[in-house]
Amino acid sequence: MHEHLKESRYRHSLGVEEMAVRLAGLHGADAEKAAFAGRYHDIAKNMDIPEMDAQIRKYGLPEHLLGNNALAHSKVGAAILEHEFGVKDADILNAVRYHTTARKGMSLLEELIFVADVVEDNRTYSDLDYYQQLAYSDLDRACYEILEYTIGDLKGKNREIDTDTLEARDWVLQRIKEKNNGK
Ligand code: DGI
Ligand code: FE
Ligand code: FE
Repeated sequence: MHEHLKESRYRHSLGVEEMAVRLAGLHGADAEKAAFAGRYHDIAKNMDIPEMDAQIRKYGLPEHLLGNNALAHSKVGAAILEHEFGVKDADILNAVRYHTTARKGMSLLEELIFVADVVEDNRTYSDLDYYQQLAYSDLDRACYEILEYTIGDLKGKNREIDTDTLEARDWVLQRIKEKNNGK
């Protein structure tokens, strides 16, 4: 089942599975769905560009994904899980589909996989502990800070920012503000 995954990617996938289950427990999501989506979210990550492009065409995915493995692997991964592995659960498929960009209106499971991907235990960046604690205590805040960081990083590298990423940031910020007003 993990033929497309290299060893390090496999370890990352198990790390996301574990973190997703932890976050599901803390924030009241379905732990089994979190585990499955976490384990398989990067199923298409290690495809080379020609293979990825062939999958994009095969599944009729948007042309702008061609040649862009960073954005394509989540969409292709969801298509493989749906059509090759017979996964029917829409929330699991969307959690995989939007794990790189997030999106406005994302479900709890989608948000949790988006965050777990970045804060799993095998990540090595210096602020990992800060982001993990934030993910445990305030999932929306963690999601927002990750999106802000990603957008700033992509801007700095002059890379195109997906509309879903920008809309997700605005949407989650709005939700944080509304929550604070209610207190
Ligand atoms: O697959 P992982 O490495 O575990 O993590 P990921 O699926 O979040 O992929 C991260 C890559 O995706 C990283 O290089 C940043 C990139 N990315 C995230 N949002 C966007 C993006 N790239 C583009 N071009 N546009 C985005 O909005
Ligand atoms: Fe990924
Ligand atoms: Fe990942």
